[in-house]
Amino acid sequence: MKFLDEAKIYIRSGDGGNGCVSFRREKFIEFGGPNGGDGGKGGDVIAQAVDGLNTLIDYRYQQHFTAGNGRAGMGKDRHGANGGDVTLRVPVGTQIYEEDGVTLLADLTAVGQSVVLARGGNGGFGNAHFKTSTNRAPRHANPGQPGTDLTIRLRLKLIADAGIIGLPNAGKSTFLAAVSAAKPKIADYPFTTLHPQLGVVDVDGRREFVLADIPGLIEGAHEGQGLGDRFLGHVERCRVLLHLVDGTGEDAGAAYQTVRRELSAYGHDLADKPEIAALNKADALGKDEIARQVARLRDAAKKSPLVISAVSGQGVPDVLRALLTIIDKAREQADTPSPAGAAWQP
Ligand SMILES: Nc1nc2c(ncn2[C@@H]2O[C@H](COP(=O)(O)OP(=O)(O)OP(=O)(O)O)[C@@H](O)[C@H]2O)c(=O)[nH]1
Ligand SMILES: [Mg+2]
Repeated sequence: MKFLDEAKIYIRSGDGGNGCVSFRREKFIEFGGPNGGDGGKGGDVIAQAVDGLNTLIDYRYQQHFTAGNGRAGMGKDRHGANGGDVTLRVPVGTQIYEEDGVTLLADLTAVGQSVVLARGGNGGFGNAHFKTSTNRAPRHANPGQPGTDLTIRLRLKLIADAGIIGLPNAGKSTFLAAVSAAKPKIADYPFTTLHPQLGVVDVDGRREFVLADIPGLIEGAHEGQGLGDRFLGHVERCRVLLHLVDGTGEDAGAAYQTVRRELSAYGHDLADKPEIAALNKADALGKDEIARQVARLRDAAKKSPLVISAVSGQGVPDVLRALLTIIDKAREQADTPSPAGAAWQP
């Protein structure tokens, strides 16, 4: 499945049907009275988060969504049919913005959550509705109300518990492949990973969490260098970051700081997230070299890094346990559901 995490689409809710002006006409019945029915309601445009989707790719092929119009009311008190709703199926983690891309309309964070983005116009009242004791033959009905149209932006921010960050070639994808059933592309050149990947991790054969691997960051990513920082949005919701540093690089401390600077420049509180630092590729290093790199990394990170090898598996269980400890704590605190997903009403 192709990955797409942004889409701009145009939606329009249905117009309400007009009310009807009509009078009862039957042989031998005088003054039959008004019997114009009400118009039907226009259809709504609804967005719903569904299971089993992790891309907005469907919205590359279709960008216009129009709900059905309500039908007009008819004589003999017949109500017009309501217009059909249109439901946009989006992956969990989709945020919906106004056209400006800044004003958040809805944040769909749970399967099944839905929001009405554009409400259909109400149908007009038929003349039967306006019958009163003083006006027993009203000759007017209401028109249906028009639907609304708007342009919206969908932005997918994957929902993972932990996210792996680091320079290109740090071994992020190798790590994800080692601890989950995900099969990301791995190769010995920068920017092997072109879009985020998710994997489900088992720790000690029990509890699970979702781990995200994102494309590598380089200096100036926030200014668009390399693949830029646009994929950092996918770790915005993570509870913890795993910062992998390539031990075979020149200076592990400098590599660490480069990535930290990009996190700070990106904003969105990413720099304040709990982070576990790990020196990777220990299998390819001698004892002394490991000691030197650990010292550099400790000075830069102001905490002791774990020493691991994503290839041999050395130290990997420790990383998973450390991640899970932080995730569990955050899950406990978050037991009260956040209002972020509260339904938005136009
Ligand atoms: N010796 C050794 N090599 C490793 C280890 N982990 C990763 N590699 C190698 O490092 C290279 C890059 O690994 P990737 O997993 O593709 O790196 P990445 O961080 O995902 O890179 P990008 O996707 O480009 O950001 C590959 O050739 C891996 O085989 C390790 O623990 N030891
Ligand atoms: Mg990769």
